[in-house]
Amino acid sequence: MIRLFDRHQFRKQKELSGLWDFSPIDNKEEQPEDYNYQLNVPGCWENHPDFLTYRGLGVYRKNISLSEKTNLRLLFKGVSHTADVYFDGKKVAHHYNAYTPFDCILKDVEKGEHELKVLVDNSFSKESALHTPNDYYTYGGLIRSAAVEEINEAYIKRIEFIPYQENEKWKAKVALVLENLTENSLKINIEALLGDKYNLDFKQAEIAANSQLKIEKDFAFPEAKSWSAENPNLYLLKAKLYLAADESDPKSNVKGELIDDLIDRVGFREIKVDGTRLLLNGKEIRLLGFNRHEDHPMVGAAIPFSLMKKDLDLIEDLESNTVRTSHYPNDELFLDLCDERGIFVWEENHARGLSLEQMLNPNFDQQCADCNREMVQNHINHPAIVVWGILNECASAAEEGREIYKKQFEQIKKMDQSRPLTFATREHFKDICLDLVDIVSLNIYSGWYDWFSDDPAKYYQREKKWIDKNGGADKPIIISEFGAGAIYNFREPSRVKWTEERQQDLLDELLSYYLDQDEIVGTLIWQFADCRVSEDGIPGEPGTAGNAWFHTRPRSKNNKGIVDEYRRPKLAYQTVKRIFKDEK
Ligand code: ADA
Repeated sequence: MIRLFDRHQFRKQKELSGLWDFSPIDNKEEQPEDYNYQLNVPGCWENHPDFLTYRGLGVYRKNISLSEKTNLRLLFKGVSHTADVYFDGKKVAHHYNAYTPFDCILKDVEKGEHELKVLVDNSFSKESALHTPNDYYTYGGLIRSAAVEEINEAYIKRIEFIPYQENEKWKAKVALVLENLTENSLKINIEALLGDKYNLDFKQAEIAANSQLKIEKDFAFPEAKSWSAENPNLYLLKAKLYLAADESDPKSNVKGELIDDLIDRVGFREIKVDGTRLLLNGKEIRLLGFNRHEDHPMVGAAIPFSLMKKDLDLIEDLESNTVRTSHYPNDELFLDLCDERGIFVWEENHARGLSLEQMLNPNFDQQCADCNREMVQNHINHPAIVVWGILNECASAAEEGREIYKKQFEQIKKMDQSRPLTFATREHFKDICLDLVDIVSLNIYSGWYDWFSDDPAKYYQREKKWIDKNGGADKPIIISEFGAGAIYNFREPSRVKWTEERQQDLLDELLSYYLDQDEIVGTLIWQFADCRVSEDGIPGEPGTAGNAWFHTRPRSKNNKGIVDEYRRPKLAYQTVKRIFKDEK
């Protein structure tokens, strides 16, 4: 399952889920002789007993048979973390980053049997600026769905839908990006229907040879129902692409020959910052929720639909209304569920706690730019996404760091002006990027990490004063992370650190205090569920600890979940549920 609705009624799409041949290899030049394994897709190779901690290279292979000659579009929703795609032995695509989709077009593929191979790499190296040993785990494999599509001489690459209100009536800017795969320019017609009610009339257009065309127009939807957490109304937007008829041929259908279609799902909602308030459709909202990694011991990062639903059932049971996709773009299936259930999403690009030195890695800029582009272009139509975030806890106290933050915010703003922007800082009392954001977001671990010395209230007030003088005045504030570690079932009357009792006490105190502050529009607990982390880190000088994660991560897990990795509630579960319920 790629989406919770059919994306096509005309275009032929076949999912490539199921068993693929697999072989580990030692280097990229090596051609596997035998494929001694079969691994499931979507899946992580760590699910197999022979690859529990495997960090390296492997080749996935699948045969594809075609009943006729055609153009193909290969679609991969997530390959961790680097993919080199080969079709009949010829390299046809390269992609970096586990958490964003990519595709490639193959023209004029002959009828018959074909071999698709994906060389996957999850090793850590200077080539990989974003996937590093970190406080979450970089798995290996085709962790999200893949599909093959048959397309004609031109197709619809994507739809953009930006809703806005005018005199309390809904309007929207609708754009279609089209691609012509032929050597000749093509005259095309578009037929677009929203919610089986609104015909969106686009004029005939011409796409130059071998190029793309973006057509956009504003439309009014006077009776459209709004999307909100209480009423997550959604509409299907169905677009059809026609090759314009040859006027001289009286018999031909006025629109011409249907050659492609694309369906997306949209909602009418507007998200705005107004001083220190966050408004959805003009009404104040608060983001009450969790940071959530895509991680589960039984499946790694390849979370199946059933577990996505399980997580959202728990998140709703906790009376929360928000998920932050820490620290990378999420599977679109999960975003579809959030759209349907009225769960707000803070979606962010892929980066966690990178130092300036790591941000100056020559691969960093391009790998981030690709991630930002793929995140926004693929997820822009999800009404659930109410905030874009970037570069969690990176070097936002350094001038060079500031340049990078600025550039990335500009890149995202160019693609989407309809959502507020933010990033989660750890550069307390040093940050020089707070003027760049619409919302100030703070990762504060009062009561857990001893460098947050003062009592939580005193600490927050001191930081608030500093923020007001350093670029963050009159902006909404989100406590984007706070929490405490608790080993599941470790209970002690002493309520010492790592006990469930201490986590319960701390979350009770922190959540109650933060929700009493008017300018705080969001409290996102770190974290929803315990998750696997890298064992290693950046090795230290001989005789020193270095910062290998296992030192501070019992069980090689981040244990700050309010449910453990198997989604078993800890004591804090009921406390958080009570406080969120009272807040509503
Ligand atoms: C950071 C970081 C999280 C996690 C958390 C923690 O704020 O953003 O990914 O590492 O700290 O558990 O310390």
